Amino acid sequence: MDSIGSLGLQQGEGAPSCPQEGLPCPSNSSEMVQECLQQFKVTGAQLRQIQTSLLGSMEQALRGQVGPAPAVRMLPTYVGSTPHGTEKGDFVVLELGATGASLRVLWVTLTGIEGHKVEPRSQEFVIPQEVMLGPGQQLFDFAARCLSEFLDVLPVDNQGLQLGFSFSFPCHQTGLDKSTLISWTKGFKCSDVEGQDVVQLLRDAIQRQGAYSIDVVAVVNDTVGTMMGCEPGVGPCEVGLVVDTGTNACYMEEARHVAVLDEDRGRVCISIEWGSFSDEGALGPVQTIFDHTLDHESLNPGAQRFEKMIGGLYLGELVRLVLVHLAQRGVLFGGHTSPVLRSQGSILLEHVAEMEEFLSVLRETVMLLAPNCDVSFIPSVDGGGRGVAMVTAVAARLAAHRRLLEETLAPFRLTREQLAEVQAQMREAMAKGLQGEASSLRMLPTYVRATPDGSERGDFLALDLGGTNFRVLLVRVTTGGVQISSQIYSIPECVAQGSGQQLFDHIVDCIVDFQQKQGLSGQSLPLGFTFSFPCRQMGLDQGILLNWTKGFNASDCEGQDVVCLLREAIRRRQAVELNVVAIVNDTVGTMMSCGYEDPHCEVGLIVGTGTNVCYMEELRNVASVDGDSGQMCINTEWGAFGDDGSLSMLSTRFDASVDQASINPGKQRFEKMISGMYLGEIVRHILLHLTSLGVLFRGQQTQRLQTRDIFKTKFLSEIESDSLALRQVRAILEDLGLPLTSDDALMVLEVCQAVSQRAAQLCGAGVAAVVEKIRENRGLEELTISVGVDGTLYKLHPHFSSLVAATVRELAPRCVVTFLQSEDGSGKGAALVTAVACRLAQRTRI
Ligand code: 0WK
Ligand code: BGC
Ligand code: BGC
Repeated sequence: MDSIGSLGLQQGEGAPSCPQEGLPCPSNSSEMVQECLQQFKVTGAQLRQIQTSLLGSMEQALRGQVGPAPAVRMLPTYVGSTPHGTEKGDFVVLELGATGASLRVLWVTLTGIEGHKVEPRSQEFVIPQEVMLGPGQQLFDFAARCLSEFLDVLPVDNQGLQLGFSFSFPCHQTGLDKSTLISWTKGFKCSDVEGQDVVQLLRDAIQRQGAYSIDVVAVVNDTVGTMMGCEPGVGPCEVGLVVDTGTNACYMEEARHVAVLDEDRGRVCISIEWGSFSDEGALGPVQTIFDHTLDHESLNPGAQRFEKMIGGLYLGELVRLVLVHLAQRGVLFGGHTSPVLRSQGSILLEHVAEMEEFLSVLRETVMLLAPNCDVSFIPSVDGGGRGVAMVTAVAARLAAHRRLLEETLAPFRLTREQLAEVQAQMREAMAKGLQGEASSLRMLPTYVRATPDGSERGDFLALDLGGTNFRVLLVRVTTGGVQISSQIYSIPECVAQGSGQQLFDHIVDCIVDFQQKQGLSGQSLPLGFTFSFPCRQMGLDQGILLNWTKGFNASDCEGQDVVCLLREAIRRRQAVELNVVAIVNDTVGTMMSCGYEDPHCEVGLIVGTGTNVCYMEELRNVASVDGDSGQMCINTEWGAFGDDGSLSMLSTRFDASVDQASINPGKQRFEKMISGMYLGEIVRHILLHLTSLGVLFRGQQTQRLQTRDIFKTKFLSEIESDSLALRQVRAILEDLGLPLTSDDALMVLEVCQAVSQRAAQLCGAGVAAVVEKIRENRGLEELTISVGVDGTLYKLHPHFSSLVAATVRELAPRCVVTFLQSEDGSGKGAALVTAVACRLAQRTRI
């Protein structure tokens, strides 16, 4: 040991003195040295104990449980896959903390060609002690200065540089570029950094430096850089081990084992932070008095106990403490110590450790403790710089994808101003429609003048056509309330888009089938017909179909009185007696149905296959109906709002694609931005667009995704359900045969959220327009009103209803609006309208 001289000491033979009172006095110095070194001998049993306890602590931390003793941290790193080898580009890498009191800057070029490597350029900078222990800002400013100094000598332009930050300390990461320092280790103790996002601190320092515009794209732990950088002959490395100033390891863990992650598929790299492992039971027996002294005198007593037995920052110090111990007992250096030997940190790692030997002992120990694992140790060629660049390349790609996703979804993110504009436009269209002026809102009188008053009685047949299901109902209205029995019948697409006669014959077939099943054959009960399409009514039982919507397109119906069409079909089917009393829109049926329970219910809203709203308007405002007193329910047919182009400022290229592909292009524009028949298609078109940009599914367009209506609107409700978000997305998209990564799944979720949020907000802006109209009609400061609602999308989507209510509160603050979900659908409402009509008819007959 030629360095003895450098410790200011002489080789010498001294007589040993008794170390401790009451302990047997060793006969000679070598015995005392052996006894001293014996303490560093760790038995196989002790190693197994440590292995078991470490594994236990790892699993405990993965389950998110905290044990009594400081344990390992098991920190997710947001690195979800080992390198594809396709990463390419030039990256700046800043390494801080891996090699003690120095930082390193590298320029790494990734060629993206397997095996073709460009030697990175690098420069090391020594970090002054006062910077390692001073204010955090000083440290990050120092790093930013080193960055500039390094880049100054490189032929690079100072724009758009992408940097990967290798920060070798325990951090809570919440993204590839967001990481909060938990605690300093390894001789660092800067103030105002623990608990802070170190990426932001670096960004701020680079900003202050102002020499280069550098985008800090990713932050990784040095173990991750080491794992990602190694290119062994056989397959990617799945463990990264650092034994340098400090020590730590990372590895690829199954995502389902990591409690904090909402993911059950795929893998994620976990930084173990085993430096903090110190289970008294396992480590206690192998810790020597020297380990306790070292810890006691360290910058962070009680912390990083495992690291203090392994890390290069400490091995030299342990040796120094042993030498002082033996010298003070006269066993070494003639019993002399020197100021250098007594000074902390005077013996460094390079003084004591031979790496070869370390590696062979490491291999032997791993083979001893994990005989079933064939482990190869691949020394990193560049200390992980290339690995950090790989992660940065992946992060840069994800960041670029995120920007493209935000650009694509930005038009769906409506501002309060835009929604208020929709509300104002709708008010204007309502006023024009009521006055019979040109307007995209037809504001159709329904001849329903009152909501039920509870005196209705009798048995009624009701039909409910126009939603997801065609239903025939028997509605019994008694003093005890309303009993309903109903049957759902399908309307095949060929019938919905066949001839009108075929459609109405099919309807009558269903009625007859229902009557037979209900034992009503031959009875001519009053019938209420919920017909959920725009009809100009001249009376309660007269309704001219203006145009089909929602995928219906039966011929020879538009312009016809559908009550007549039904009656003709009944006539064609001899031997059937039916008394069609009323035709109502499903919004009216829903309002009446809810109005039976809550008299405040004066608005009916449907958000299902299609969308629409009706409300009780003052007759004086309805130009097309005589009379100035009283009210009449108006069917707004808001689905057609914007058909005059008044919504073009909000319409996106995806809305245009859906409209052009529909059977009624240019029509029902508002409906096509809101309702269940179209939201899935809007999402599908956005996914196709993002795939074409390479943002999704690695740019692979699949036949399935190009299939119309393959992405059902109900998928949005399932995907956006809080409980099983990512898992749900995967299952659904895999069923669609889409090869997806977890990042893809997250992006699909965001696309669904953007599309459904816009739909709900537009719907809310519409309802706000209607309730404000009613409030102003009545000259009220404040209006309390209920809205009866039905429709699959409104009922099943996890957030739609709350988003609608929030938008109404925002845009109509002087209206207290309660949304009542209709339980029995609008069939009951149609029966109640029929009952009112029958009651009024009876009264006029008396
Ligand atoms: C159930 C109502 C029906 C209405 C339907 C709308 O009874 O009148 O048309 O809701 O919702 P959808 O079935 O289109 O989702
Ligand atoms: C840090 C780890 C790091 C290790 C090796 C430890 O002190 O906590 O984050 O990976 O040193 O540099
Ligand atoms: C129809 C309306 C109906 C709405 C909800 C729209 O397509 O035009 O009459 O109320 O769908 O079913």
